[in-house]
Amino acid sequence: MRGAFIVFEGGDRCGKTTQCKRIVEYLKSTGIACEYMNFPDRSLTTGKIINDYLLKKTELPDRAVHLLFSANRWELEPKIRSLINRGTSLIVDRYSYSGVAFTSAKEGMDLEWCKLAEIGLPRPDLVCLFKSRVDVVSQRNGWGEERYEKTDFQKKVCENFQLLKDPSYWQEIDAVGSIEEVTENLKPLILETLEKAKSRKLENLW
Ligand code: NYM
Repeated sequence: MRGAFIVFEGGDRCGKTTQCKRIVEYLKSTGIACEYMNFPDRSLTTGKIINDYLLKKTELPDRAVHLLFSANRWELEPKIRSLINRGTSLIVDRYSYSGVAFTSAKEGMDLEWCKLAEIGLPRPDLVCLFKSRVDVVSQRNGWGEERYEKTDFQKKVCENFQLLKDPSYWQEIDAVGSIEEVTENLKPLILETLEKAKSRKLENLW
């Protein structure tokens, strides 16, 4: 029986990394085989270039950096498929939806063009979209250090997530409660997805 492929998405600093890790810990504590994965994976070949770009150490054309983010996912595509097929569930911090939502928030970038490089990647069983208020997250420590951490840009990113939302496998998560409350609300949804995934084929994007 295959594992489930679950993705957490949202704007910057909305708390999804904390929740991903807490869910992985919880699942492991109940004996469920699962792994945490995050994109961009800055340890990979493409990830190092992406890291320098995000830290504003280098400049790159928008389309080139978009394709690097996508290549970063393709670097891990064989691993994703093999883990899932062997029965390990993946809890993934950002995926193709961030790729499209962030690049298409840039001036002159078309959402449909942004989707092209993602065609054929495995489609998650569930996307948890974290709702957050930009005026709240922009107060968090370190805001503005990385590229994209600007209020207007983040608002555009959130609008783009709404355009990508597919109610057949997306759920919006209210991320304003305490860390513990958000985790408790997520648990039943995650367990239900793990169960359903067992008898469903892994689909591809889009
Ligand atoms: N980001 C992330 C993109 O622009 N495209 C992508 O494909 C992905 C996966 O990178 N601001 C952006 C979103 C974030 C930044 O992500 C780094 P994180 O989760 O803060 O490390």
